[in-house]
Amino acid sequence: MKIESITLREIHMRLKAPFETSFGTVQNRRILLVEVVADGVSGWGEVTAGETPGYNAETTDSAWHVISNFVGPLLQGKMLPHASDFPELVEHIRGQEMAKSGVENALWDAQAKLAGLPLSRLLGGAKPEIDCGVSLGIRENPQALLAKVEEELSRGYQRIKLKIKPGKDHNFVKAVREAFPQILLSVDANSAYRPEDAEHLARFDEFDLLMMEQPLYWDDIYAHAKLQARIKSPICLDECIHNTRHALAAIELDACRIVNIKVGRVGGHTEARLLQRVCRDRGVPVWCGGMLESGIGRAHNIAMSALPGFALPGDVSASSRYWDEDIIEPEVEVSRKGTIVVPTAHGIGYQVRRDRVEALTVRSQDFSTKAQVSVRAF
Ligand code: OSB
Ligand code: MG
Repeated sequence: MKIESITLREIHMRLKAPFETSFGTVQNRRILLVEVVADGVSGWGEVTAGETPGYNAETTDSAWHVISNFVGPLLQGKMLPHASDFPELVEHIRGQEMAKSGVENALWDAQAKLAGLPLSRLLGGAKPEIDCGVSLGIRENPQALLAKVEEELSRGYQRIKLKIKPGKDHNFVKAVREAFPQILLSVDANSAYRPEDAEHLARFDEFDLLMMEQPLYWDDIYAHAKLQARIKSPICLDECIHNTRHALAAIELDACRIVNIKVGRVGGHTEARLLQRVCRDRGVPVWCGGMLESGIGRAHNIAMSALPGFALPGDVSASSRYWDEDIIEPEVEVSRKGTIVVPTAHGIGYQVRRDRVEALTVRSQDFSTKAQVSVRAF
């Protein structure tokens, strides 16, 4: 496909409620969207970097810098046989997976539309619907958390994930487990613990957790291998896994027994698809993580979750859990049994609400003219 134009924009969206993790609290999201036009067809992608470098090393601003100065100019006007050829084009740009993914996934959306296929199909997915869980931010006290868990279970969600940090962990999980002995329950520490906390983390064995996500250093697979040998809860790696090679190392070291695949964190659909296959071949279940995405990023997560390796409910939930009004039509809805129907329309399968995107845009850049426009002060 011939890349005719690329538009990078920053939109501002306010979450319905603040979301607290061990690395901070966010409510005002600064999201980058990428639109590419290839062979006359428009494709959309979302950069899933956070506003601060608290989750990984990328941020909204670092991704803008990388796309604006390196990825955009490289891609503009290029002839690309297929969206899956994009990773090779940007291989010499180190890291910056989320920035690259925003662009690559826009290409995949366009590719699917050009092929007349839903993106899930083009990627090799066949599930008619996907299983959904929720990720619950850290609360003031166990009572407040319990009320939220109850609410989400009543909506049908199939798995509850609790964010934890030192001082807000064991008693919170205990309260939830005692109230709901049967549910699929997991915890996510976002790298808040240290190897010397192994004994403390082993105390979570009594909760029969589906998994303990990323308890230790964001960049240390070996430390997790040593911890896994000391605890019963299966470790799931999130932050540590940037590509398939990392997952292979983690599996070989028994540093994790489950992998969270975030399409942005691993650089885009091409790598995410390979990663789920490699894990599946080794009997390691994967699930799709979330980064508080707008409907565009969410649509990409749904398409990826339709692949066969995604054996566990993901953090892919309804638009209305995050936003008063999303930027896609229809909005993402979750059924009473906790599933999302994989769309059958071409590409990401949802309509982008251009008027709304336009209204939320604070700056944009068009690479055919090299012009950057600030629409609003921010
Ligand atoms: O670790 O999975 C995570 C949100 C922001 C940064 C990191 C994480 C999360 C979530 C929320 O858990 C998932 C979602 O509902 O989008
Ligand atoms: Mg996580």
